[in-house]
Amino acid sequence: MRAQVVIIGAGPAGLMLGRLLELAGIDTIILERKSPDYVLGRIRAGVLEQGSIDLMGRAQAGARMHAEGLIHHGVELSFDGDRQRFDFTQLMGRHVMVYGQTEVTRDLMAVRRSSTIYEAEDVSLHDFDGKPWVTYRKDGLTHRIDCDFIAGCDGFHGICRASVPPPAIATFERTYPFGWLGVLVDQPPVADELIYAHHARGFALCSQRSAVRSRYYIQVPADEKAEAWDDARFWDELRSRLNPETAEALQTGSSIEKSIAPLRSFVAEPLRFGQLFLAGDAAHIVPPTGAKGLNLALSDVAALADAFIEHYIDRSPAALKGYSTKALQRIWKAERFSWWMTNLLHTFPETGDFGRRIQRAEFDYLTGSTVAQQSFAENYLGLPF
Ligand code: RFL
Ligand code: PHB
Repeated sequence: MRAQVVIIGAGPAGLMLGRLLELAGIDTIILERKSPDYVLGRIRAGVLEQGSIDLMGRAQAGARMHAEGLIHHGVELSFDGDRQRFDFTQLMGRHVMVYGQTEVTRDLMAVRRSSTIYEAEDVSLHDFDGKPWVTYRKDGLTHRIDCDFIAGCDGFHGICRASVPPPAIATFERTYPFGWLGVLVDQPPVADELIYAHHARGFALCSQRSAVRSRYYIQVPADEKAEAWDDARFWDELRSRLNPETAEALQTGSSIEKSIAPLRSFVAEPLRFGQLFLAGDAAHIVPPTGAKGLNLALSDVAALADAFIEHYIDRSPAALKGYSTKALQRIWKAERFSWWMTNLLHTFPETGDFGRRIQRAEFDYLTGSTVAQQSFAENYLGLPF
């Protein structure tokens, strides 16, 4: 087999890249280790920046998103029960949209016309410094695809970044001593907008997927197990971290999904190794506090797609040469914001009373300064693609 670009991974990054290239007449094959149902069963992000909304439109995959996505004009931050609403429309004249990553993935799967090979095992990359080719196993047979380029969109635990010889790649990492325990429930959201809450017992987030489906998270120690949390324990703990009115309004029920995600900040540099390019979680991870991971994956592939299009259609190598530097500038700014918001809202017992007072001062500065609020809103809404 032959393709111009082989894309590894059919998450949002791989599917979006494949779609943008297919619309430009560039042929791609996507190789995905899991089944479509497995990919759609992963409950992850929920908030889309305007740049991501626009990109879904460019991919001609935005119709259902525009019909079902919920426009959010603001967000609430609460610190030890003191509440502050940030009005995005007033501060920046923009908004975000609540539309689940699962739905983004489903819509991109539905519009794709080119080949996606699911349940492709043992994907291996060869000669990406010269004339690249990729092998994989399916139904007991080994297959080979020759290509011009490989796009590594295979997430944090994928094979692409791991295939780069260590001396060629630099990594920067911070792990946090906690994770998020998330619960999905078919109950109306506790509020119209998202609530991010700091509390001495730990961080909590009230999010949503629709008018009848809610998503809640609480900070838990890194070594915690989801099985240790039955629904009653989760709801009691969540209530204890919210201000009394919100806790009172919370509608609970049987969870339909419950899982723990570790929190990590991570960046690999550069993003190009010969004819191999990294994008999305394969190249970087942010803690989910700033709602940036999915959006960053999509902004990476928007830049990468434009670079491939310049290469094939305009016959210019400049954009492919510049992809790594350009994407990393935006990535580091999103890393900074996600790290900052994580530090503001979680509990870090090791920083002691001094750390808690600094967090309080940060919150008071934010609530008292329009300039600080604009900076928060500018970043939460998303820097330009
Ligand atoms: P993905 O989604 O991990 O997809 C990678 C795909 O590659 C496949 N794969 C392989 N295929 C072939 N061969 C191999 N060797 C392979 N190894 C892996 C995998 O099966 C998979 O299908 O990466 P991608 O596309 O870069 O997308 C990134 C996003 O998924 C991620 O950044 C977000 O989910 C992060 N995130 C959030 N982002 C936001 O923008 N807003 C949010 O509100 C938000 N909330 C979250 C989040 C992530 C969370 N978790 C679980 C980490 C909330 C949570 C709890
Ligand atoms: C979610 O709804 O899953 C979600 C929303 C906002 C975040 C993280 C996750 O910051």
